[in-house]
Amino acid sequence: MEEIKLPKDFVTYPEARKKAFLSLKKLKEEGRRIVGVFCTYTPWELIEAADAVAVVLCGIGEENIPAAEKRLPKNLCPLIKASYGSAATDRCPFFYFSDMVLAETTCDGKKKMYELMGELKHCHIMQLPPGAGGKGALEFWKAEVESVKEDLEDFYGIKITEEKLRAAIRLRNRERKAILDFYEVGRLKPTPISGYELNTVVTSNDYAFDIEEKIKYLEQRTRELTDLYEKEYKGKKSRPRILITGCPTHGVIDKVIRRIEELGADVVGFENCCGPREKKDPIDEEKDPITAIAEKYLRVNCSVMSPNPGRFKAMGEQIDEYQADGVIEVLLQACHTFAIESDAVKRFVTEEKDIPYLAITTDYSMTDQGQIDTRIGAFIELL
Ligand code: BJ8
Repeated sequence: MEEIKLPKDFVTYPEARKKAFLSLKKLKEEGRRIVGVFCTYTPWELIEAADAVAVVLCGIGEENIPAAEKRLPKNLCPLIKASYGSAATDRCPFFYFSDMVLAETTCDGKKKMYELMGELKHCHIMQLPPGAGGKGALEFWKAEVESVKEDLEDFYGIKITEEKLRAAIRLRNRERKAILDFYEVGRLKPTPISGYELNTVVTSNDYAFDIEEKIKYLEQRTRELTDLYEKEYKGKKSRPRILITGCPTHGVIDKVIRRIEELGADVVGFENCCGPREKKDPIDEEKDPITAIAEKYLRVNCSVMSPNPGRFKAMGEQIDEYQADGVIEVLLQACHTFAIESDAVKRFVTEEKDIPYLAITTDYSMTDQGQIDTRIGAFIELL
């Protein structure tokens, strides 16, 4: 096993979440509004404009899955079961501290799970159109964005002004830029940053509730890494470079991302919801805010959309920009939309981009670690 490069003060994802429990508790005691969220389609700007804090509720461990399986089928995506299980057992302080939940009808599993979650807490479910390009899709989605605004106003007894919305859009666009610049350190060859750090820092940042602080940290770390590249990495030989695609990887970060690097390759980029694709697409600051928010989030390239051509364009750009030697697609068990789309992804990667592709289907248990290591090891040999 090779050692992966991490900064001395590196904080793992579970440790970052643990720290965040305490800061969220403090915010709650100070009377701050807290809204639980799950997905990249969530219009965070509305939450920000309601002077509320958004907290990610996606489950990452297997410990709460047996409780979830009392009401949900066993053959369901682990992310959905872990999210419901930790809420239903009251073991998730993020859910506990949330005043309400803002969620979307993305995949079938999630949208039906939210019906059960709604028995525990007020859940506002945004109806997502099945395809971004469908006739009337934007008008429909814009009305859904309007309804979130109205619900937040009614729930908290507040008024979300245009001025607040515009300020939230500007702030979140600055945050997007800081995250994107940080991610793009992975484009340097050889990369001075571990993909394990990239994935950990960006997902952990969902739990850093002071956005200005978060931007400051990301800008500073990006500068440090760029300097490090100039001093220590430039001109040296690169290890094989991997682009990750597929389902979100925050629940399998140690099991897959870390292992790829320990087995001899660098994870340089993420074409998934833990990656920069949404960050490359800021919200138009000139337009009417509700229209601009609706347009932006409808452009998210998730496999729940049919058809989903934007994902292939983004993937092609990332393969080139990050100089990827191979693509590994992470599929969470029973995620039908990504699993079905993986056939087209494989053809795109191997035929159009002419580089190797590997699909890994897994869940949150550790039982398949040996098998995953063997497959990753053999894949890296090919590169
Ligand atoms: S925009 S990727 S965060 S939906 S992995 S729960 S799709 S069965 S997480 Fe996702 Fe939003 Fe899309 Fe991103 Fe369902 Fe698949 Fe599970 Fe998934």
